[in-house]
Formats: sequence, C-alpha cells, structure tokens
Amino acid sequence: FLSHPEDIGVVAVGFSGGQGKAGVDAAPSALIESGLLTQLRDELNYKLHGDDKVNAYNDLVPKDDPPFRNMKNPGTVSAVTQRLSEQVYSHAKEGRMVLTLGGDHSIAIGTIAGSAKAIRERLGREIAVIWVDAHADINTPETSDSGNIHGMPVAFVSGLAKEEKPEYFGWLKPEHMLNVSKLVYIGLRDVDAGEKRILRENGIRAFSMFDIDRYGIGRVVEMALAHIGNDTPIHLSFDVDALDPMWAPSTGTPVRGGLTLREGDFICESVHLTGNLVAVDLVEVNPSLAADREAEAAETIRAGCSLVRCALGESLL
Ligand code: B3U
Ligand code: MN
Ligand code: MN
Repeated sequence: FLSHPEDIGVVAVGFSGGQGKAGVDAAPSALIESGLLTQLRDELNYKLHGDDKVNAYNDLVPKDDPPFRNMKNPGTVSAVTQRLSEQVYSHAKEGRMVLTLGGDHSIAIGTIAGSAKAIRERLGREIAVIWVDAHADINTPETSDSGNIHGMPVAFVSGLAKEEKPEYFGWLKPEHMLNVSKLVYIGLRDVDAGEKRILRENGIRAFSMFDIDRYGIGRVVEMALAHIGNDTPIHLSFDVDALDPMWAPSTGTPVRGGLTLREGDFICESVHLTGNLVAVDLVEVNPSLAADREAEAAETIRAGCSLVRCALGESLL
C-alpha cells in the first residue's frame, strides 16, 4: 500500500494536553536524542522526511480553553490534532509510511484522521487500526470520569462521539473516520465500565491480557490480523503503557500485569511482516515520571525505540 516503502514521514508531537501530567511532551526529543531516527536511517536504511524538530503547536493553544462537554483542554486538543492530521495526511498521500512520536494518546485523533483520509484518496480503501494499550481509550465525553481526551480518541475518530462545533472536533469528516469493524485491540486490562458497554454494543474485537495468557501472543496476533483481513492497510497505534511497568515504568497511567517487551516487539514484528503497515504511533512515554527517574526513563525510552524498530523490520532476518 506504500508507493515508497523505503521512505518514512516522521512527525514529532510534543503534546501533553490530552491528559494532566507534564512531561509526555518531552518524549519525542528524548526518543530522537537516544538515536532512534539515526538508527532508522543508518541501520535500517530508510529515507526520512519531515524535520527532526519537535512540533510544540504553541501557536494553536487558545488563550482560554474552558471545559466543554466534560472535556479538558478541548479547544487545544482539537486544534492540535487537526493540524497533526494535515501533517500525517501530507506524508501519507505521497505513499510514505508515517511514524508519529507522541505525545499523549489524544494525538491519535490526528494521526488516524490523516492516514484514513490519505488512504481513502490514494487507494479507495479503509484503514484498519491495531490499538495496543492497557486502556481502550474509547470513552465518549459523557462516559469519561476523568475528562481527559487521551481516554477518548477512538470514540472521536470512529464517530461514536459526535460534535458539530469545528473548534471541538467538528472538523472530523467522514473521510477521516475509522470503521469500528476494522479496529482491534491488544493488551487491554484497565477498561472503564462505560467503555466495556461501548465495546460490547459495537461488537468491537478486543484481546485483553486474559486472552494473551490463554492463547499466547502468537495466536492472539494471528486472530487480530485475521479479523482485519490480510489485504488491509494497517495503522498501528502503540501506547507504551501496554507494556508492563517493569519494561515501561515512565508513563502517565502504568497498569501492572502487562505485556513483556518481547510480546510488544512480537506484535510490531508481526505487523511489519504483513507488509501492510502504513502508519505507526508511539505514545505516552513520559520521561519525567519515574521513581528512579534517570534509570526508569532510560528503560522506557529504550523499550519505545525497540517497538518502533521492530515495526519497521529491524529484528527480522
Ligand atoms: N479510562 C480512563 C483512564 C485512562 C485512559 N487512558 C489512559 N488512562 N492512559 C480515562 O481517563 O478515560
Ligand atoms: Mn492510550
Ligand atoms: Mn494507555
């Protein structure tokens, strides 16, 4: 599905407005400083497009951004994800793979909107999304207890949450949207009651940690890929908190009992092997959140880099 499989559009999103903790905006520069992009260029021989500089989107932050329908920072998140959707779209419409380094997971509203639109225009196809996360991030503004938009991106980008005001995600049009029948989750273990109802009522395919224990990661990935079909462009949205805090302690909402680093890498490798990957997000790395800050942040960044390199084919012989 890529016309330039050797090319990657990189978008570095230094944004934390989808949740309450500072620091997740520093992740892209930490990932880049640890050598991720150099490795992709020099060791995996990709040609990278887009600047290595991190987007802060400060020009888009409204002076006053009161809650709307229970959402925190709604105007900011809407404006930033709208701009991001255009950045992702402009890479994807050239037939490049798009790698987005977040930022909190609210940014997936922008990345999925951009890749869905580009793939529709370029190939007349709908994308599938593999959402790897401890959380389902499918709250609507009304079901959310926290009001944090990083818990809502799937609801907005699938049309389950609707809003007409353009300054509050009303800019999302049918061409940006994801069909929930093409969505699959892996790694869930902290899902709100309202989210469980949404998953059930919409027949959304989800593999929790229970399924991974029961079937093993190999069969879970096989079933996930079978669900979306073997001839479908794939957008992989990887929240680092899917990994167990043992491997990724520096993240806003760690949940014990998660994926091992190998299981995370395996998901990425398997998706790479399909040859259908069109976009990857890596989100929720927060280098400033850790008990033993230096060491744990370094571990989390190392894990994040490993996931990205695996999605781009590093570890396969
Ligand atoms: N479901 C909760 C918690 C949460 C979602 N995503 C993260 N945490 N990282 C919420 O706030 O919607
Ligand atoms: Mn998430
Ligand atoms: Mn999460």
